[in-house]
Amino acid sequence: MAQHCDWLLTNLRLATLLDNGLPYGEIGSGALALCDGAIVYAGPEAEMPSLSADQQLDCNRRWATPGLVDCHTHLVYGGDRAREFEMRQQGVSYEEISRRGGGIASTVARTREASEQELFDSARKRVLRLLEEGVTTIEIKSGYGLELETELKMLRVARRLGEELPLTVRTTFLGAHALPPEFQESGGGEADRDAYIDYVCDNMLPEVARSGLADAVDVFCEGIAFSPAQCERVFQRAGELGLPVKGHVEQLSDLKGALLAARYSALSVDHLEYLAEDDVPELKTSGTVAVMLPGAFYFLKETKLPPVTALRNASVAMAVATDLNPGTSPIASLLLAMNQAAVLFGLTPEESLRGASRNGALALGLENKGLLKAGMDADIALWDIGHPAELSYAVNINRPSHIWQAGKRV
Ligand code: DI6
Ligand code: FE
Repeated sequence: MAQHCDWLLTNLRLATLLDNGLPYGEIGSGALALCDGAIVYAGPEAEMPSLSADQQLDCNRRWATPGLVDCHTHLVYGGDRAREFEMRQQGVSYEEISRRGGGIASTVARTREASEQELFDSARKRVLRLLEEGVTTIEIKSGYGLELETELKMLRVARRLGEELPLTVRTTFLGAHALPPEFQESGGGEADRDAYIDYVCDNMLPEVARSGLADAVDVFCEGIAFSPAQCERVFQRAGELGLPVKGHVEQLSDLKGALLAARYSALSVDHLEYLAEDDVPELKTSGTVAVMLPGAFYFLKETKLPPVTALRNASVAMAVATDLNPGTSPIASLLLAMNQAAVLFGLTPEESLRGASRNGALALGLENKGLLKAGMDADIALWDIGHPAELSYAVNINRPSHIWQAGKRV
């Protein structure tokens, strides 16, 4: 008897992103069958086994891609930083803005005072913008609480977004994001930073792990944040607690955070503008994904480019994400990030699409997402386009015509 499915999608062009010798892993006359949240067939329509389905759709030669994956966001936060942007544009320096209580500290204050419902409502709007673009999986970081209760509040909001909206949410604990005001007794120097890292490792991480609210642990390894030695302590503690790690590294300077993260088998290293070419092979060896965040590069008007050619030549998996956050990347568009990755960083449109799907999934440790292949999760977007390069080429022109998440029509 023919296998019974939930959905049968025919008359498609598939960008499978599999290595079938064709760009985008194209299958020109394809079909998809979805059953119980998984893809059970993805291939040439002519070779499809006999299947019956509750619902069938003639897709009229539309292109199907995997549902998009935004593997790096900070989209749960209180307030916004638009007034600071206005000040900046009027010539007030970043330091002066900080002294007036702006910058990351202002987002921490707004996030601490926001109720859980307020945080949920504001984050939900941002998530909906991503959903409209065919994003079916996002990562959300904490890191605007910098004390246990608010960090847990952010993580609960992130989990609830995944429960109430049609998308998969992966959560990341980013306690080591910035030095909170409570830990600035000796002017915010190394001793203060060490003391805060003690608090992260001894107090916050064990509670976060116990809560089950975090799927991974992140750090900001940078002169304005935490040193490699401090980040290493966080990685060690995370490892003891069974949590995978990732890192914001080499965004503004080369502190060798990527090498450190690779030694701890990090899922991903993110930003990487200052990554040295010599350090690229270590990422290949550790299987760490290199996450490009061109939105922050754009918003900060940076000029130093990540070593994309070296990453490509070493076959390091490159992902593309929005870094959606109020300070350095107030950009709720993964399609725009794909365009920026192409225009600003030199990725090919195919690399951009793979970066915002398969490699984004790998950066989150999600082996079952990001390819159109039997056995993968049934996260799919259909597009009225002539060619998948259009997704990275055009800004605010393309939206998917149909989306399935976990096998259900969105
Ligand atoms: N890198 C960044 O650029 C942001 N966080 C990080 O780790 C800054 C976040 C903010 O300014 O709110
Ligand atoms: Fe970030």
